Amino acid sequence: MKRSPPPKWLALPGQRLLGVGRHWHFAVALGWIVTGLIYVVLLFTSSEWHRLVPTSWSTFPHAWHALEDYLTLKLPPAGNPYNGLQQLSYFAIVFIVAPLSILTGIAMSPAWIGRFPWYLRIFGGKQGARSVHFCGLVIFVLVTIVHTAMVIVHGLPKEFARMALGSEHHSHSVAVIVGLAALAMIALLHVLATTTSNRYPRTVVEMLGYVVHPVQRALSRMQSNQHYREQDISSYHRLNGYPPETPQYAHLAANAFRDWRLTVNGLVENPLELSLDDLRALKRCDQVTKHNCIQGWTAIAKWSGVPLITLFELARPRPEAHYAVFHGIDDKATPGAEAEEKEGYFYEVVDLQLLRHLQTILAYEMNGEPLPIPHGAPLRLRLEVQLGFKMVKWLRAIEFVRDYADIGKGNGGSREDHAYYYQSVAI
Ligand SMILES: Nc1nc2c(c(=O)[nH]1)N[C@H]1C(S)=C(S)[C@@H](COP(=O)(O)O)O[C@H]1N2
Ligand SMILES: [Mo]
Repeated sequence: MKRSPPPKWLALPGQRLLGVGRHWHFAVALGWIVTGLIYVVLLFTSSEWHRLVPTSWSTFPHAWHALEDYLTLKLPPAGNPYNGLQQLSYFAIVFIVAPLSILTGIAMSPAWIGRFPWYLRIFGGKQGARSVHFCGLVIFVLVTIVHTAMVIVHGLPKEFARMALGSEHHSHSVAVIVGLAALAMIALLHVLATTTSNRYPRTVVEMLGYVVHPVQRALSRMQSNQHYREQDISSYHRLNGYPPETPQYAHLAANAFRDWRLTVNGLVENPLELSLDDLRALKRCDQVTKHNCIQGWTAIAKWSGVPLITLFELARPRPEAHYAVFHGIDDKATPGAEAEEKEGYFYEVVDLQLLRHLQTILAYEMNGEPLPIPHGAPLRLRLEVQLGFKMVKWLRAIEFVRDYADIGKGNGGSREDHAYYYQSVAI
């Protein structure tokens, strides 16, 4: 099914720039978490926490009376400084909804849940975590609407004076100017962020990367520790990408890939040409792991193949090699490909450090069967702490390089080049 992109005015930055929107999300979420932490620390190192934390049971009946007043279109008596309902709402936002949003956001990280698979069980799986995360968003939106409405109902100038200047006894006109200027700034920032993202997506992603990439790098250094049970294996494992459509590939497939070879070259002491049988003769390992696609879906499967570290020992990368480029057989210029992907052979660059992880393997089997064609036959990468797009299917070559600036468009992979799916390449 063809999904239409979110409208430009609603999503930042809208259209098909999912990867850029993702970077905005991470950068802003990190800023929000830091602000929140500072706020909570200041709250408790001063006496200000009394404003938010109810210290008497009477808050609950007071909150109830305030609700009754609002529902009968009356204003409840002012509290000190908040009325009961206000205090409970602020408390819930700061101490329940915000922490839950942070904790469920972390559950979206393939690296985190690869290292700590038990973490997902707290939320009943990734979908559970995502639903809680989404409910958090809905609550934030509703609270913003109700909160703004309440500020207006209670008297905009007075409330602005309390918020912006610290007391309702300050000049109301100054407060209104300060308050409206702040709101205008927020609106302007959104317009600027959206227009620059649409015009200069690469630059925007790189700038946001200064904040986002250090975190991604730290996460990617964690080792996958997934040992799902065989009964956890998904009955249906979704797909991404169309298999190669060339006669050469059809010929290889018809012959059970006996004529296929994996080329290992570039900055290595010992370049290799390996057949499927050569690979099967090497050390084998099995892992039952969860695949995370950037589009949101996950699936569990059992993958069997050669640990990359074994290939390292055979090929012996030179000290100056920093990355491995995984080259696919599939040409994205084939008819099935989506318009923005008509850009040559699929490839992804991976930091050598990641390839030394135990659960980084070249898989030739899936769920105990030879790797099916849609899933990358005859050989694919499994890189269990990163997103699916890094795990190149239909492999033909692994090339060791010092730098990736002159490969493809120079951004570290097909998805980085054409969809701005940035996952810091260097870790
Ligand atoms: N060669 C190649 N490898 C690829 C892709 C592709 O289009 N071509 N898609 C990637 C993406 S985005 C994902 S999510 C996974 C999907 O793996 P699966 O189809 O086995 O579920 O493959 C990755 N590897
Ligand atoms: Mo994906």
